Amino acid sequence: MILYGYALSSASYRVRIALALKGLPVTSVPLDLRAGEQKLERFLQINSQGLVPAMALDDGTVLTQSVAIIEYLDEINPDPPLLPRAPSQRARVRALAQAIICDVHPLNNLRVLQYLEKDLRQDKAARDAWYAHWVQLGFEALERRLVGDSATGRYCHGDAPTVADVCLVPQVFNARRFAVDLQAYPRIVGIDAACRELPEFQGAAPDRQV
Ligand SMILES: N[C@@H](CCC(=O)N[C@@H](CS)C(=O)NCC(=O)O)C(=O)O
Repeated sequence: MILYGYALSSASYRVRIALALKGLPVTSVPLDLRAGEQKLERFLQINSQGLVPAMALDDGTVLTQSVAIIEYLDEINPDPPLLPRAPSQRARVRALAQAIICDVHPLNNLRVLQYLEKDLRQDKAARDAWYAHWVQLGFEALERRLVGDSATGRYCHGDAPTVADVCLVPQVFNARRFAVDLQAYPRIVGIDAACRELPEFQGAAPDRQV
């Protein structure tokens, strides 16, 4: 399998964590998003959205969208499971993951921040305020849910990592990169720390990519 990604891309980071948890090998093809390589025709032929990650399977099939890729990996290699078995618990884990990947991350993606700066002529302070606003709104709700729900354990759901943790850790990494104050979210910070004690999360971190 070939993973087209970028070290600092949180969506690619999610897939790297899932691959590591599954113990699956992959050939990495890095794209330089800052240089706009994702918008070149040769990559648009792989993912017409011009976004990473994309994953090419050995038969040439290309998968896109990080969580679709992660669920594919979970289906072909169910051990360890990244989703609980009971439907209501699966829905809980997916909801936690989607609160991050649908309701926070898309607002703070590179192309959105670039649009704010270049097209709408906002300065760095305004861009960073925008970034922090959406992270804080999302994390406030997530923290409240994690704290108030007995299904939360060492990780977002019980005591084994799930898709929710796979999505949470890259978002926390990104928030720190943009100097967002995380003091109000001790449960999120604690779960992130617990995840990052695991070698699979450590090896997937942006600073461990070549
Ligand atoms: N929903 C997509 C999001 C993918 C995405 O936004 N990728 C970012 C990096 S984290 C990207 O490629 N950005 C390029 C750009 O903004 O031009 C997924 O989960 O795969």
